[in-house]
Amino acid sequence: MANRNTIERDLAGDIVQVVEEAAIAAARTMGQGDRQASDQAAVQAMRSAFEEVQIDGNIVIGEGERDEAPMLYIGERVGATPPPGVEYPKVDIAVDPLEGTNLCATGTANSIAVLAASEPGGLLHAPDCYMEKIIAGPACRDALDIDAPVKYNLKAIAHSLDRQVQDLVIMVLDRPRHAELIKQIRAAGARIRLIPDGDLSAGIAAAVRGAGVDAVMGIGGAPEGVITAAAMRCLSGEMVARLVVNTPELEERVERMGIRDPKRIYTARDLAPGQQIIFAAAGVTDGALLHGVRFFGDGCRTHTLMMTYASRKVRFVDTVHMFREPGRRGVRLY
Ligand code: VTB
Repeated sequence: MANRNTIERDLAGDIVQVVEEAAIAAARTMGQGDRQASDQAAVQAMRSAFEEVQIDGNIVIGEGERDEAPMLYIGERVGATPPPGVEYPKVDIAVDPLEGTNLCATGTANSIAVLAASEPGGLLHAPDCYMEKIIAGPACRDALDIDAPVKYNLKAIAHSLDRQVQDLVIMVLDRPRHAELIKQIRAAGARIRLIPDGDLSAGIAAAVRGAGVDAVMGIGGAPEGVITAAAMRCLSGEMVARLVVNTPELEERVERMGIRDPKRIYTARDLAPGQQIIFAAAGVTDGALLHGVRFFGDGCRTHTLMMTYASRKVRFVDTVHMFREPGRRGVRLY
């Protein structure tokens, strides 16, 4: 390839647009109490935004298998139709059109429209099952051990950050399955922030300084895990993960997806091995890192985090979308 960063260079702007459109559509449904309608709105908007993008896109992480998802299903091709004789670049894509459907449906913080893109083979084809995860910032390089007791990992994180365990803030999804984990974190003396949903944005928060989170621990979705890993590659964050494969049906599915060792421990690089990675997340509801979508009559304003791996950029994109020629009050800039 002539230029190693062509996917990142050529597509970053288009990818931003795709998550922005999904975020705007989802945000219109905020607080309506219908998580499925919110998700559908995001999926539809993302799907049609892709029609403008000049790629031969392959959904590797999506809304599910073909028979359970009418759009953005695993294996679906997305992108503009090329003119005869033209080929658009092949890109693998992992989408979560609305991460935190409940958060959006209830108007709670931290729902995002998110996707990751890379060259073919750059993102693991993970089944839609659970995944054990520990996610932390770059300081914790090689310090995490998914098989070690919780206390050990907390000590290692504290040591890497040059702090006491008592100073740490660990984010955990508020689920009954985490009762024992929460007990052990408390016993070790670390502090906890329980979150209702959204371990993906929590993972990003853990990998940046100043967001008030030191690590994310527990079991969340595997698809979210792969997208988190793409973000960790861009941020040099640390992640260890393992699929939760606990039924014969799942074992079969995992095997069908080409995963030979279902108990394998993955790092961010294993989950998102791409040489070129674009990660983009647009705020739907207000969150720690991103504003939600703000509507103002003639248009709206979106806030997007866009990161690239090879070209090492972290951009916050603040866009005013004008639905029509601005009226006499003009474009609102703040
Ligand atoms: C998590 C969370 C997501 O799914 O991955 C979770 O971060 C895992 O599933 O926002 P359960 O809800 O069954 O615990 C979400 O809640 C939604 O996809």
